[in-house]
Amino acid sequence: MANTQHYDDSSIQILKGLDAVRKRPGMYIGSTDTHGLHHLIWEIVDNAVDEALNGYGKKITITLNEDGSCTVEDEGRGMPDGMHASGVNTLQVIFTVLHAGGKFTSTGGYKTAGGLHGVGASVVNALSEWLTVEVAHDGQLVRMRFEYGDKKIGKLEKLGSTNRTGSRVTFKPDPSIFTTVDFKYDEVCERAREEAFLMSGISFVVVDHRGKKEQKETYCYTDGLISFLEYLHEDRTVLMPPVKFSGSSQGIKVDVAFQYTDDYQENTYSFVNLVRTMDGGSHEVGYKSAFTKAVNDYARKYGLLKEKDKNLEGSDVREGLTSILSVSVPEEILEFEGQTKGKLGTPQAKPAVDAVVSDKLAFWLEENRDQSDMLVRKMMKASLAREAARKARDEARKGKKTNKAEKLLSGKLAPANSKDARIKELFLVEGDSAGGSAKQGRDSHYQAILPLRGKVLNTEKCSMSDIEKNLELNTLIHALGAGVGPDFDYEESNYGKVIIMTDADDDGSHIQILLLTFFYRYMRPLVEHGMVYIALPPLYKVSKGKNSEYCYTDDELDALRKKLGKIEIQRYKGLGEMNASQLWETTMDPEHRSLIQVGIHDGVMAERRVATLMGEKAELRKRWIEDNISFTLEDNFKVDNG
Ligand code: 0RA
Repeated sequence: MANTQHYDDSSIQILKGLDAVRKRPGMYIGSTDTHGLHHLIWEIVDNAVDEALNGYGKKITITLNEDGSCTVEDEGRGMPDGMHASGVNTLQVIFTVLHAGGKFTSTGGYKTAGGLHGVGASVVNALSEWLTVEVAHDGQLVRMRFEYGDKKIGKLEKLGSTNRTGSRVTFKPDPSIFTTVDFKYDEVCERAREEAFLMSGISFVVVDHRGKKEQKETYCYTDGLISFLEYLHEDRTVLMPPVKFSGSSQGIKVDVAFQYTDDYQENTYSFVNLVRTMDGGSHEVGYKSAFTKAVNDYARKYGLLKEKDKNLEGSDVREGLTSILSVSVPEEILEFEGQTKGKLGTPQAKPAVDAVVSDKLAFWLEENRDQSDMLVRKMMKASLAREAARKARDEARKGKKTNKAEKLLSGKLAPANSKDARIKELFLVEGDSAGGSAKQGRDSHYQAILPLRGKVLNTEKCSMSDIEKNLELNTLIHALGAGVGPDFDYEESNYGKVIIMTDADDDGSHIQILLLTFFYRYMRPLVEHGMVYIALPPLYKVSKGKNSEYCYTDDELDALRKKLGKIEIQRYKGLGEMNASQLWETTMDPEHRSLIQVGIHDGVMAERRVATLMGEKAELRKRWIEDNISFTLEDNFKVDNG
């Protein structure tokens, strides 16, 4: 009696488990859009990676099949397929019991679970139309098939004998759950490459069988972090060969690689147990403070910094520095923070990374005196430039505006009246005529207008001094009043929102891209803090009788056509076709407008894309465009409506 009761209880719980995933997929995979869809692949790959990191199998193959399914194959020991203590096959437990994924990892290795990752094979199964798992070991090949998770569980089939070992999982995402079930070859490749960078010696193969011609890419690096830097810096000017070091402290393993370029920006890409920590955390804090201290200690020891000199600040030390920081934290003390769980919380990580970096970097600096001295001199220059810029800004703020700023802005900028920067909005408007309408239509209490004349400079292809000579960009820099490049400080910005308002045509898109490139390279904190927006002017005005409505997309127009039948359509070719009140009503009034908030969704991707698409090397750009027929803003920048 008691036994039956127990059996019923647990089986009911099992059913409830996978239904919960289907009901609220977002809770398990983040979202049901293209990101969530690709997340399924990485859930399965994570398990294969664990097996490889434990020393079993060196190759992981991801195949996008013609029927829309995806296969992940490894050369490990093969998943356990014997009888589980609960009375069913272990494969069934792995794929139908929620959170069972982590429990069958053998001891010794660490799990890659972090944030949303590693929630397991059962989640992928729950969100798939069907899933099969094939296991080869001990001379046998067996298979099990599932439909809609646990809705139909097949028997363990014996397929015959084999002399290989490994696991192969094939799943077809359920189209009733995802907004798209179209895997992107390119995206899978980018992520596979990143995994390969972080796991030297393991190959990741990506195959696409869907097109006319098969596509295949293999990623395998003997010295992954160095290759990662070379990849990131393919189109940049480097000041030294890449450096890497590794060490361990308090059970935390630390791998670091860094390299300086002639840019002023700093880029830190950090990972915890192979998962990107987009928002940094305790490991990054430890890295940065140890780096700064090691450099200052070195500079003092060799008299590069004199007694009277102030210490170099972190931002001076990191000007032009790209770092990759990869740490392995034991599961028991792993803690993630923040809304997207992209920040490492584990307090022990700070002293651990600090200890490794302090020790190894000090050693490297001593061993490479020429390079170290060159770098310290560069940092001291950065420090002087920053001091000077700060002084100039302080004076400008205390006294009247500088002559230069006044001259630049007069007659162009229509300023807002409010003194409260947080509520103020700066509209960058394409063309003088639209600028005129915007000036008339705006709410001058908090909205300022800066018309842009002609094309904006492509800042990816020029130097800081070119920018200083460029009238258009200079006007923008002075209007914002927060500096530029290394001395940019978003907290000094005269405006809380910068809104790019262009025509909805190719020229308008080009101006957007050029401005975004400038903000990304020279005012990145503005983008990182979500202060840059793109205005969406309407594409059509639809009238029926006395009533009229605006449509912002073709889909909206189609919907209205269906709803209203015969309608009169006016297509807007440019902002200039709207009068002042129309422009206010449709595009500027916070009550009615829609804005795209620009953000950096993926730092590695954004860096590469900007360099590839806007940079000097036409060959890189050509290759990228050939490989990626459709380029949309949304692929590179996170887009939110707000
Ligand atoms: C634990 C024990 C054994 C194999 C695995 C885990 C294993 C898991 C995965 C996940 C993806 N590929 C995998 N390959 C192996 C050994 C099983 C045994 O010896 O019975």
